[in-house]
Amino acid sequence: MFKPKLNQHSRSSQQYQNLIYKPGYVKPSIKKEILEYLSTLYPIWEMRFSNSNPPPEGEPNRELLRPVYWLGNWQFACLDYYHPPKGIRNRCVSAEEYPTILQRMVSEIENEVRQSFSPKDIPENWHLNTCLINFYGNKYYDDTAVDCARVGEHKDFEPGPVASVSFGERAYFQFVKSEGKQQKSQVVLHQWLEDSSLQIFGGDKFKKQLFHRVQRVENKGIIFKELNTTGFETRRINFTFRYVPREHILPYRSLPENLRTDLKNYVTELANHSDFWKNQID
Ligand SMILES: O=C(O)CCC(=O)C(=O)O
Repeated sequence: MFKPKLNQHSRSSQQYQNLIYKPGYVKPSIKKEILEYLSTLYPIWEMRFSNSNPPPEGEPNRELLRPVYWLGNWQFACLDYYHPPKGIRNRCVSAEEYPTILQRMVSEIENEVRQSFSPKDIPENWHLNTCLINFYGNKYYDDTAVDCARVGEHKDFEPGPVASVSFGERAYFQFVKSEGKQQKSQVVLHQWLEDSSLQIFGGDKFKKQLFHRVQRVENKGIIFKELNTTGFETRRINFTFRYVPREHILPYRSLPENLRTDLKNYVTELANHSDFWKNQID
């Protein structure tokens, strides 16, 4: 039976039921190619809310803590994220396909999942068709750097296992049990996510019961200089691969008009640097 070790901290490969950690998973030559591809992307800063999806009463709208880029389909934060069973319509917008180098890696990860996870934890038609690329680091306000390299506790609601590949500085990642907003969450398991590592988690425990978060990212001097993250110094990049059923992904032009209006500025910004996004609005 799976018993999570409290405060697990290891540099070696870890494999429990529904949780895999593999340091050094991405070979240096592949990492180089992926980083070259990343230097062609122009990540954007998104707001968490919009006219159609306003913040809760009394709360201001806010920027995300980091620039992001999505592949496969884009879940714009301001329309809210994919959250079955109710939040499935008009949330996942068709986006650019994976480049060959990523698709190859993703196919290997899918094989790994099929060998290691119980079939009951892999939904029918599951494949990792959605990727969120998170850029972690310091935001610059004039000359002042503000470290915003963290993610608050949350769940990824896309069905089935989620795979995460990290580059750059190590991140302190935790699975936590949440006791509600008033109380401190209890850490169930933690793991430093290292450069070129792969983490995969799935099953009820890691997807449905526990939350996860990134508490901090080390700052030992790694900076990605070739990225197009203006006013931001990136020291960690994380790819999170997920599955969204195809029937819940729709092109930008098929969204209702009010949602297209909410997204107009983002899509226009993306279209400045991407033929795919340019086609979406032409
Ligand atoms: O950066 C990470 O390691 C985790 C990212 C994450 O939790 C997410 O994208 O949902």
